[in-house]
Amino acid sequence: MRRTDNIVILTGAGISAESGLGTFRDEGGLWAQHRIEDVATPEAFARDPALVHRFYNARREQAHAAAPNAAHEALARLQAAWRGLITLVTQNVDGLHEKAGASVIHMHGELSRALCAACDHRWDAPLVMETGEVCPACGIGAARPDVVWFGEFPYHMERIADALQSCDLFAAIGTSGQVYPAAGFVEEARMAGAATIELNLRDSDTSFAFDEHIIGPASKTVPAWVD
Ligand code: BJW
Repeated sequence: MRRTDNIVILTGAGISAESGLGTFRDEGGLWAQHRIEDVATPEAFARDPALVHRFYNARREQAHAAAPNAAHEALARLQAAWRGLITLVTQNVDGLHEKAGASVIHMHGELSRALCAACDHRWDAPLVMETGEVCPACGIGAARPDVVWFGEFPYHMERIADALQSCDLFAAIGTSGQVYPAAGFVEEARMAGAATIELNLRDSDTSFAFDEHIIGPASKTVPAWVD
């Protein structure tokens, strides 16, 4: 890394695993306990909002109680010290990058925010969202977690595309490479001429696209890479 490089870092659930938050697709992960179609689509929320709220209320409480680990802290340190630009993009909704002091783009939303299902108004979510709660702005739409479900358009895509087009280095940390559009970022970065590096416990679905790999737990590999 040259200290003036523009770096884009994508993080996934693996970076928060050592903070005690479950990943989605690892053994025993969230999708082994819940069907995606039941809790992570707009159709699921329309069909059974109480079930969806239970799923996200439990995760909101866990995230609220969780502390950032050495990997989140190392990225915040890097962002503060770097002379170039560090664009930190996370698919995580847990808020741990901010707790570590980093500035982060939330492409899949945030557990700490609520969204109106009708008018798109957003506000701070309470720790426990109640079924039947309506939007404080329009008074009509159902209050839902402000997270991006399957079939919905991720947030800040233009800003992320701009950062990828001008990046010198792209790093992906703790993500399985199974969910698009995030899984396609490595190809976008390569097309821009960036070097690419993956940090993960094991190979991901997109490992083949990276120039370099660092295998191991994020709490060890990320500080070593950063410092
Ligand atoms: C460690 C570790 C440790 C563990 N240290 N590492 C066919 C082809 C292509 C696309 C599609 C398709 N059919 C449908 C689609 C689109 C669909 C999609 O990708 N589906 C796939 C399943 C195929 N995508 C969408 O619908 C998205 N929207 C969309 O595409 O809109 C159109 C569009 C087009 C073009 C441009 C822009 C838009 C929306 C996706 C929304 C995903 N939502 C979720 C839920 C968010 C709210 C919540 O948290 O509940 O996002 S699903 C879930 O998966 C969550 C995550 O952010 C996301 C990614 O998961 P992640 O982070 O990678 O976690 P895991 O568990 O998969 O992996 C953990 C990794 O960590 C593993 O690799 C471990 O090894 C590693 N690890 N411990 C280091 N200690």
